[in-house]
Amino acid sequence: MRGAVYVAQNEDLVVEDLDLVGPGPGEVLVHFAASGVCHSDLSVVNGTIPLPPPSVLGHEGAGTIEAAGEGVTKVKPGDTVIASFIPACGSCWHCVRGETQLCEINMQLSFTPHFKRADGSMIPGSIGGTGTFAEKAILSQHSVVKIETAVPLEQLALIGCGVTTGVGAVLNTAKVEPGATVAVVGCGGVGQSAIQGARIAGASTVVAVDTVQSKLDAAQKLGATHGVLAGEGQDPVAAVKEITKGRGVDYSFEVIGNVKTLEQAYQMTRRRGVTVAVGVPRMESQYSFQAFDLILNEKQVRGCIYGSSQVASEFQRLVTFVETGQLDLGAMVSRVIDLKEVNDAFRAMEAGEVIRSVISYQ
Ligand code: COD
Ligand code: ZN
Repeated sequence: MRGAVYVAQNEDLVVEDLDLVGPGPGEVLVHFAASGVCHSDLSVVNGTIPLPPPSVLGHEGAGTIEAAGEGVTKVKPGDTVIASFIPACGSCWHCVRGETQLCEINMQLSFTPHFKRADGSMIPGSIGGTGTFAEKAILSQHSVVKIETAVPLEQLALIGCGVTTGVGAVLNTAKVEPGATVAVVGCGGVGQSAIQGARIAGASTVVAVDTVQSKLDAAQKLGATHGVLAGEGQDPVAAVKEITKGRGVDYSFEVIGNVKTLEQAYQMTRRRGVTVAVGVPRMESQYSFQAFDLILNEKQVRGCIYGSSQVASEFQRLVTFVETGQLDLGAMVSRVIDLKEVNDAFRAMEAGEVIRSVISYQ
């Protein structure tokens, strides 16, 4: 079985032959059909997300349950599932309060080794133990959600991270209401999903902001009403204010992971506006704002992980949006690739060539 191993920081992933140990009690063996390549995988490799090598990366996958360990009740062999990079154990302090995006068993799963390398050493699937850059993986039953649909698995994979994060940021974290004005700063896979979420929410104005013109063009097909090309002397804050009669937007979303663009997102919201921070900057980064402005203008800043989503029901809701034509995932799959092309997919992502590359294992 092939898997792409993160062997060292800032080095290419290496496709290796791996074995699996399990499934143990409460675990399932998933045969992945597809995995998206998300910026966060690259963020692990470049050290922005501090997860140590070696591990199998990938956290945006869909496939079929091949085997279930003792005591598994949530799924059975043959079920179609989407992997959830944050589990929903259902019984920790946060899960019982309807905050499964903060499930407390998450960290432990990122460090539970299930893959056996040729030298006999064991390594985990990182980012919640999902390991979707392998043809098969062992996951906790709390890290998979059963889906009933005819939507292609290459599209379902995107729901595992980017779509749930982006659409969820709009519908769950911000709860954007019909008629609202929205700006999305950063239009990669997650940002394009936020733009679609804003359209689903009935926003009247959706401003896409990116440094790459082709991302703005894609955004306009997916629901953006305006595009702002940032960089090279262009001030996105001034451009967004001009579109909103000088006031700023009701809601802005930072979907890059950069303190400078988070500050821009904050500046482009109106008085009492809400800034949602989706992208994760390097761990040592600090974000500051003028307290006077925060208070006198009743500004609001909100963090967002996994679109504040309750995955057990949210994944199927997103699938329904796809089935009813409200969410276009086909337009977000820029390239379908083989696992051995994963390093080139990172390069293409950094070069701004793709919204999403999707690895197909079929
Ligand atoms: N101004 C405007 N746009 C910019 C700028 C800038 N200064 N710099 C880059 N961009 C654009 C790029 O052109 C690109 O279109 C986009 O920003 C970024 O897109 P991608 O495709 O590289 O990244 P995504 O969409 O896959 O991921 C973005 C995240 C912010 C979600 C991700 O990188 C991140 O921070 N993840 C951690 C948060 C998280 O929830 N992680 C868990 C798994 S994702
Ligand atoms: Zn991701």
